[in-house]
Amino acid sequence: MPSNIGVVCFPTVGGSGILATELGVALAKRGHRVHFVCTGMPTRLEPGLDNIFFHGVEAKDYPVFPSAPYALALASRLVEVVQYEQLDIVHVHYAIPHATSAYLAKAILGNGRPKILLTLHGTDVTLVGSDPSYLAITRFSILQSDFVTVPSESLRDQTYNKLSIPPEFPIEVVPNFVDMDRFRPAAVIDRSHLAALFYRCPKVVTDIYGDATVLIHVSNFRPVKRIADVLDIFRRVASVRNAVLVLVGDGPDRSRAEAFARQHDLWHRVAFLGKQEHVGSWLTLADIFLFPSENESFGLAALEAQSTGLPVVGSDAGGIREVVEDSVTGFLHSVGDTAAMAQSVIDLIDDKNRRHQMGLAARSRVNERFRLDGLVTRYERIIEDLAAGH
Ligand code: GMT
Repeated sequence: MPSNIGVVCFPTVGGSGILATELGVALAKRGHRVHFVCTGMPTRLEPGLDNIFFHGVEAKDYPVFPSAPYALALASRLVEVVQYEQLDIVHVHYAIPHATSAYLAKAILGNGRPKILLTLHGTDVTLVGSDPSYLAITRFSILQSDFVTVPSESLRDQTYNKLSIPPEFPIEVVPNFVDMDRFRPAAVIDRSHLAALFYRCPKVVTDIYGDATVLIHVSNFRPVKRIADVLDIFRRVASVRNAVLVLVGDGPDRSRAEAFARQHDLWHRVAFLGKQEHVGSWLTLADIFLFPSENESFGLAALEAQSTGLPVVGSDAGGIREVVEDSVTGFLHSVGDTAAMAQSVIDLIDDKNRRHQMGLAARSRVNERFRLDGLVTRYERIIEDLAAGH
C-alpha cells in the first residue's frame, strides 16, 4: 500500500537535508506520495519527479517578535498539509524545532494522526539538543515521537546519555546510505576541469596533468568540521609532496580558511569551489578524502567519498569509525592530530598500491553495509508499520 508521507527537513544546509531528500525521492520512486514541507526546495531534489509534492513554509515576521517564529509557522503549515493531503505519517529530520512542530501539529489535529517518525542526525543531540537552553524541549520532542532513528550506534548512545532518555525508549539505528551508481569511480579520469581551477599558477596546472595527488574535503564549513585542520594537514603534506587540495562547500569558516591558505602561501595549490550541485563528479577527480571533524554522528560526506573509491583520512570521532574502517578503508587518528593525519596521507601518496586497495575496500564496505536499496527498505518498513498503526 503506498503511503502519504510528509517530510520536514532543512532544505539547504548539510547532510540531514541531503539524506531526507534522497530518501524522499527513493520512496517516491517506489510509489509512495512524498510531500516536502520546507522553507525552500531541497538542494538535491530533482525536478519533474512523479509522486513528489512541495509545500513551502513561510515564517512571517512581525515587529513585536524578536525573530520570525519558524517552529510555529511550520506547525501551522503541517496542520494544513496533514489535513488536506491526508498524510499518514510525517518524517521529521533533526530534533528541534522539527519534532516539536510535528508534536504541536498532532496535538492541534487531536485525532492521533499523523504518526511522527523522527530521525536524529547529530548536532541536534550533541550540540544544540544537549545545550541547557534546548535540552528540555529536545528531550520532550524525542519522547513524544512515535518512532526514532539515528544513523549510528555512537549517536544512539549519546542520545541516551546526553539527553537522559530512559533505556526502555527504543531508538533504532538506520545508517545513512548512498546511491552507488551516482557515487562511483569514473571509468576515465579527465583532469582538465581540475586544472582549470588552478589557472593562477601554470606550474600547478602542469603538476595536475603530471603526478600531483589530489586531496579533497566536502563540508558545510562549520566549526565542527575543523577546516583549519584540513588546511594544516595539507600544509604539512604539500611541504614534502606534490599535492593540491580541493575544498567543496561553504559556510561560516570559509573566510578564515582562505586567509590561512594565503598566509601559508598555499593559495595557488588550494581551490575553494563553494557549494556544488554535483559533488560526485569532483570526488571522481580526487585521490584521498580528508575528514578531521571534531564530532560526526556518521559522516555522509565520507560515505559518498568511499562509494567513489576514495580512502578517508580523518578523526576517530563519534560514528566515523562505523563508516571508515581504520587501516582498511582509511586511517583514523585522534581529533586535532594533524601531524598523524598528514603522515597517513604521505604514506598513501608513497604507496599507490595500498591506496588503490583501500579505495577498493572502501567501495566494497559501502556495498556491504550502506547501499541505498536495503536501507530505504528499512525506512519503508518503519513507515508502513507506523502508517498501519503498529
Ligand atoms: O548534525 C548536524 O550537523 C546536522 C547534519 C547536517 O544537516 O549536516 O549533519 C549530520 O547528519 C548527517 C546525516 O545524517 C550525518 O552524516 C553527519 O555526520 C551529521 N553531522 C554531524 O554529526 C556533525
